[in-house]
Amino acid sequence: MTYEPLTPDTLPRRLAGVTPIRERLGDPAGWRVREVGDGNLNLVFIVEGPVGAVVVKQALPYVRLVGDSWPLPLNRSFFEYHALTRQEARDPGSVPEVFHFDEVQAIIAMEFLGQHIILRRGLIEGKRYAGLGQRLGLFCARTLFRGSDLSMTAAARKGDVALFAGNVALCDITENLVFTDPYFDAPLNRHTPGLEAMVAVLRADLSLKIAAQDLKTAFASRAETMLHGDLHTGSVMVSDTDIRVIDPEFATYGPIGFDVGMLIANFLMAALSQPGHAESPGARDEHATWILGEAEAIWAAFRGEFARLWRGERTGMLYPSSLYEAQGHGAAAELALAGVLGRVWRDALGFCGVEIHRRILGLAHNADFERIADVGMRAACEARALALGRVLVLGAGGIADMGQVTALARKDLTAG
Ligand code: SR1
Ligand code: MG
Repeated sequence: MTYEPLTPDTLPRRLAGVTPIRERLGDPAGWRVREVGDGNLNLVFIVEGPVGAVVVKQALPYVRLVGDSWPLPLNRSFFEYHALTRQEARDPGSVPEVFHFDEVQAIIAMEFLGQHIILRRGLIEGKRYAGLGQRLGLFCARTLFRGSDLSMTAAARKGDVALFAGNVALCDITENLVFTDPYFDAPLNRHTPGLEAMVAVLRADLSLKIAAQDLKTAFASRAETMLHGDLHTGSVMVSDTDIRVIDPEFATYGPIGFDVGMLIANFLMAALSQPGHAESPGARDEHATWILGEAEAIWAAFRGEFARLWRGERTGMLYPSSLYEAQGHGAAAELALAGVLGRVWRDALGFCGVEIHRRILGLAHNADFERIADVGMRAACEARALALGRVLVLGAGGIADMGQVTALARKDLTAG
């Protein structure tokens, strides 16, 4: 059968014959289907049957956010499936279990996380999750280290670089929406009224334009590791006891700092949006402080786990232990680690800054700010985030640690 989008009515008939799905749900006559997709790209169904539930995700041949005027290849589902299998192998339990993949129909059937909600929603609602930043930092370190030439055989990594190089269309979205469009008056851009003066200043900042394109160069050409590629708080599901990362359809090979930087950016935006969600002035101050602490925990866990893997799992061709420890040069391996982490840190800060900018100036905004009904309040929160983003992009070389980043987030950098 050629590709055809599912509907709640057609899904039971179309998937009734798929054994792994049928086994998890029971008799198709008793299946109940809801379409719950609220993301920018895909159809997502929750299917509940007499004995269980599954999520069925299907790519659409266009960008759902924009409509069929923006075609998008179905093969993003193929890249998502392959990324999920690798993330599960590199950090077991970090992603939903996959039950079935159909390349022609661009369908992935996976574990239904019935107790979970999207992290972004939880943060907006003022909820806290034990060990959140630490778990996400571990995920980044494990998937990014183990997907690189620090860990994989050269043949396996080169094979994966070639495989994920096919994810052209989704990389193109990132390349334009993250690194280019925010910095000029691109047709699909929008921003909150009241930000005009600040937007004009940012778009006239030539150093910023150059730095953003330098970051784009790194994203497009430094194939260091398999990235999730879209690691924001909408790509994380949380319950009181569990944290999972979802939606790696933007997976590609790129710089190690990309995922970490994007993720931290989304925590910073979550914190800076809190005044807009406060029930009364100051009521969310503690929550914002907690979110900033979790952003610090992401980097601390990432750095610690990356160092642990460096010391114990450096099985790839880069910085081989045969050249260092085996020669009695363990101290040089530590120096090399510090150098690598320093570069990842500077990259991450830059990616963090451009991610903040594009969520406020570009096409794809985030609910942290969008849910703030008071336009003046929203613009004020966004202005602080924009100013922070600029400092991160331009000042990456002079920022020593996450404590400095969160201190900057607490300051009002718009005040001159
Ligand atoms: C046109 S897609 C816009 C954004 O949605 C996805 O979640 C990615 O973040 C992408 O940049
Ligand atoms: Mg997504």
